[in-house]
Amino acid sequence: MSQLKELLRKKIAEHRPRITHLLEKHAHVKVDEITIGQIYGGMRGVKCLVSDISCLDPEKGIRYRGYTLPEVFEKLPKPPKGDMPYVEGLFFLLLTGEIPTEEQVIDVINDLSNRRILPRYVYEVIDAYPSYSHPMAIFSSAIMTMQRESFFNKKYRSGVSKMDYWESTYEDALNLLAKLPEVASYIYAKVYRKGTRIHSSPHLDFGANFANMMGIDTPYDDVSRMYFIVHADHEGGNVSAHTGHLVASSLADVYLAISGMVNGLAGPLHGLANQEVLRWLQALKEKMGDVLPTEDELKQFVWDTLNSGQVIPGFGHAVLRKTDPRYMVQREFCQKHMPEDELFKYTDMLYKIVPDILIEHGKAKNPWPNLDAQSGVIQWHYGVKEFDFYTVLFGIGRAIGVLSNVIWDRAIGYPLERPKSVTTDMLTAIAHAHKKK
Ligand code: NMX
Ligand code: MLT
Repeated sequence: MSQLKELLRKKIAEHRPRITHLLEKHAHVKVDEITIGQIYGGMRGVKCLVSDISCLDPEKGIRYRGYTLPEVFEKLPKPPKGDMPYVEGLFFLLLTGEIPTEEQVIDVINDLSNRRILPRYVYEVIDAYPSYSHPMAIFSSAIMTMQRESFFNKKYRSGVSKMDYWESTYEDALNLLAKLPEVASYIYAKVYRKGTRIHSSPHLDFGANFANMMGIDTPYDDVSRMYFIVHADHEGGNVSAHTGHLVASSLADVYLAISGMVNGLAGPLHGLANQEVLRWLQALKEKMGDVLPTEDELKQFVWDTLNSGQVIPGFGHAVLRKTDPRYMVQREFCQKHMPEDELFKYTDMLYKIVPDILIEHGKAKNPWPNLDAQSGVIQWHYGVKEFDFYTVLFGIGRAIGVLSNVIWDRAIGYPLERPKSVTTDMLTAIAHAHKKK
């Protein structure tokens, strides 16, 4: 058995009694209250989900298993010639809460590497997709197609104990995670490179192998590692993580759950914002005739976007109230590796002017940039200019966190999710009763 699975088994055995105790002794304790504004307002801030994988602070940003992003980048083992940590190390951390040793990471790398080969029918499904389909639709379908491989389903049908659900889910999760870069790079080859593809190399880690399959030289291996790590998780309530968790709560397998996750990510208010940023920047560049705009011209372009009723992509957030640390990690990468890049100069100018405009505009609760404002610019710099593809990259990263969550959901026996909905009449009655008090 792999070192990761062995340690996870131990962690699960230690964690289960904590939940049993909480439920036996404190199940009645009130955690939160909910207002009519929150019910109509997308349930912002309502504490009603559990995830030990990551937690988001509105001011400080995401922590993975308690570690800030700078700590994650500092502490996780790195490849000999790389500046960014192994993605496999992050998966280990998210699952176990422990920073892995070099040896433990190599064990995960080998395990995942042995699971990469795609069934032939996945290529056929991707090949059969009509042209001009969005890569996220193809990605979601390709994942769904592999549902027939689910080990969890076989075990479930054979009547395995509920206590052991996590084990077959773990196997499914690793099988799927290992295959996602293969699926994504084949979609890229098919949609944008006339099907010319570079095969996977069994000797490379997750990030380096992806860069290799994309045919892009170093430091794109580090770019890939950084990209998958910063996109991995953002606590449980964001659309993609929540969708993955919700679908899995019906005991649907990880193929169905991750396909659902991808579908949620594909909306422009969520993950698709990374392609929208590039589309918007290209429109700006075109308007400027490829000359860097003055500050006033840039301000005008931002106001024109707002006045036409559109949002400024890459800015604002449902929870964060400061600049997204994931934006900062990527910005620092740009400052180090591509300070003269034209699009980076645009993003840099936008970073300086958009927050003040959004404050003056008076609507957005958070005027600061999120991770999507910066991520596509890096891809563009290294030659991935087909921005429709960017959210697929987000999806590979996000699967790392969602799969970790789903394995733990099974381990702690998280039940079918089924909140109560109410009618407008009921809320009106509650409001009137409250007024009379
Ligand atoms: N540009 C213009 N208006 C904005 C922006 C923005 N970037 N952000 C928020 N607003 C508006 C928002 O549309 C809403 O307007 P209205 O009252 O007319 O409906 C108002 O400000 C209040 O919204 P908030 O409560 O600040 O934001 P909310 O939690 O509803 O939504 C986002 C959060 C992320 C959907 C929103 O900030 C947005 O649309 N941002 C641009 C799209 C984007 O970058 N999405 C990616 C987020 C990160 N991710 O990957 O998921
Ligand atoms: C995410 O990474 O999921 C986004 O920042 C959206 C969110 O957290 O709501």
